[in-house]
Amino acid sequence: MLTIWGRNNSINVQKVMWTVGELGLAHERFDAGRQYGGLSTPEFLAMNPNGLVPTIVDGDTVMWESNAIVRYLAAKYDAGGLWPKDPDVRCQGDKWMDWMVTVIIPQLIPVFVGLIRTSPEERDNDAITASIKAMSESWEILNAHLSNQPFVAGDSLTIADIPLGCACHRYYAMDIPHPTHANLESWYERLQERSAYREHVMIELS
Ligand SMILES: N[C@@H](CCC(=O)N[C@@H](CS)C(=O)NCC(=O)O)C(=O)O
Repeated sequence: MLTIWGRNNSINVQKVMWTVGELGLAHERFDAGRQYGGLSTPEFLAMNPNGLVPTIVDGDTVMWESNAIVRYLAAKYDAGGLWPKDPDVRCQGDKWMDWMVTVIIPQLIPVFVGLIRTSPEERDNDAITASIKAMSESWEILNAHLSNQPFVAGDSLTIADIPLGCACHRYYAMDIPHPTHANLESWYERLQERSAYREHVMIELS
């Protein structure tokens, strides 16, 4: 049985749970992290010495790092589907997974933490405004990429859509200016047609 540790409002846990939902994998999820704690026990640290979620156990395989977990589950359970078999196709999506972590996340976190997890009196509004502007410019790069294909790596949903799809929901769910990105909005609507996305990603921000 696949076991996942992580609270459902973590963006990194959402990547894993959306993948699990798409693949219809039997699993058990334990709430862990933030208000649930549980990350500093010797048992947990033996699985993930970083003391972070998500962490999974699948048979003899113990894994952490959300994008790596998404890649692992897709390769193991959906080669040819979520996991493009052709390396020349897969690499095109892979780069967007890394782009989510290196470009979008550093811009999204100050906005998300500032607006959702910080009281109005304690907010750094200048930092939030600067990150919103930078993030909008970055989304335009993905918007342009999506001008001639429905999903990030081509004609169907793959691993490439998962991290960015989680970030995109947070972006549109926050009460901030959203300049028109027609292709990005269409892609976001396409993701919302998927029950696993609605169940695991489109939950109230907290
Ligand atoms: N690069 C890691 C980051 C993991 C991470 O930072 N997880 C956060 C939740 S999103 C965490 O465990 N925070 C501590 C907590 O929830 O108590 C990944 O992608 O899995």
